[in-house]
Amino acid sequence: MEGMKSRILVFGGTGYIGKYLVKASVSLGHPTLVYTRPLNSHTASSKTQLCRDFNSMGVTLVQGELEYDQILAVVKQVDIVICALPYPQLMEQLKIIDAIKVAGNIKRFLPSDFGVEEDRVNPLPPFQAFLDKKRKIRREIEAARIPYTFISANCFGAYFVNYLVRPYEKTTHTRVYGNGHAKAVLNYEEDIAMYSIKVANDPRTCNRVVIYRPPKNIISQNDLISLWEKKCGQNLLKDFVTEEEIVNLSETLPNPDNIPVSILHSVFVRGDLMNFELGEDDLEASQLYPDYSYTSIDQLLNLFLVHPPPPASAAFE
Ligand code: NAP
Ligand code: EMF
Repeated sequence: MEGMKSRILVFGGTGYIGKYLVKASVSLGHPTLVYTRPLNSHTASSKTQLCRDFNSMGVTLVQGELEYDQILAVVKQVDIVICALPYPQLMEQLKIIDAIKVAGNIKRFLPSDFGVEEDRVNPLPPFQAFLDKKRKIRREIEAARIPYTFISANCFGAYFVNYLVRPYEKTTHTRVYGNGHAKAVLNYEEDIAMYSIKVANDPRTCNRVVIYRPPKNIISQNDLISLWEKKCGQNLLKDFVTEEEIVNLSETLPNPDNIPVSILHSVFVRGDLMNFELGEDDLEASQLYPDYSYTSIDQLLNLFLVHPPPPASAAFE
């Protein structure tokens, strides 16, 4: 109903997944606020442009540092808080949790998860340490008794297609991690964002975990490569990176460079995203929202045949 739409505040809204969340929130009719560090003469022109785009979409930009009093003031003005801050800023969420607890008006908080289901995997130590921070945030949220939804979005689809098949590089080779048979889940970022806004407003998902595992988005590396080869009419030579090599890199690379290889091990060698079955009590996004027509992997690859390359992401900077 018009005028009844929840007001949504996004932390990290100018970031990689954040901007999809902001666009999804606006497109579903929510008054949308983005908390962003103050813009100044050093701000990257791409971010300044994005903020202009947000303005013209009707988004309210709130400029501030991740500082408790400033966070509390803005949390008081909204109904839902979604956090998409990156790995180095995960612990800043403790201030957001405190502010939500004190403010007392927030109907739902979605912390910065958006990946593997951290309470149901047991990866190599560098990824384990990464996930420990996210688990710690989950436990703090539960202890604070604020209404939440924890999201497992699995792999960002466009991000991982870029990484695995390098569609914009004129390369004849592709890397395969492990034997390439393990199944992973690749979800298009626009769908992750749309599901997340729906989840944030859904009474069925309060204080629950939601897993994004749509049936058409489950695929192995080998099948992804075959599909891409068919679409672009060119075969790729596979350079297999063995499990031993990946484990060795996870043990020898300095932090944080040891994190991405440990993620690759978890997702593509062990197949952690599909290593557990969803039972009656689990919530899965495509089942919760059967009328939403999500982007299949086939359709996702089509986007790469016609679109210019997206900007590089800086997940670990
Ligand atoms: P990101 O683009 O790296 O950063 C998001 C925003 O955080 C930035 O735009 C910036 O916003 C703010 N930020 C960055 N550095 C900051 C700092 N020093 N102090 C304060 N704010 C800062 O984030 P992302 O890559 O989208 O990651 C978001 C979540 O998605 C994380 O939980 C990450 O683990 C997860 N992720 C999952 C996958 C997957 O495949 N499942 C892939 C990548 C990431 P402002 O400049 O506006 O302040
Ligand atoms: O860059 C990444 O991987 C490259 C190999 C990391 C950022 C991606 C990520 C994925 C996740 O699950 C698939 C971060 C956190 C996750 O839980």
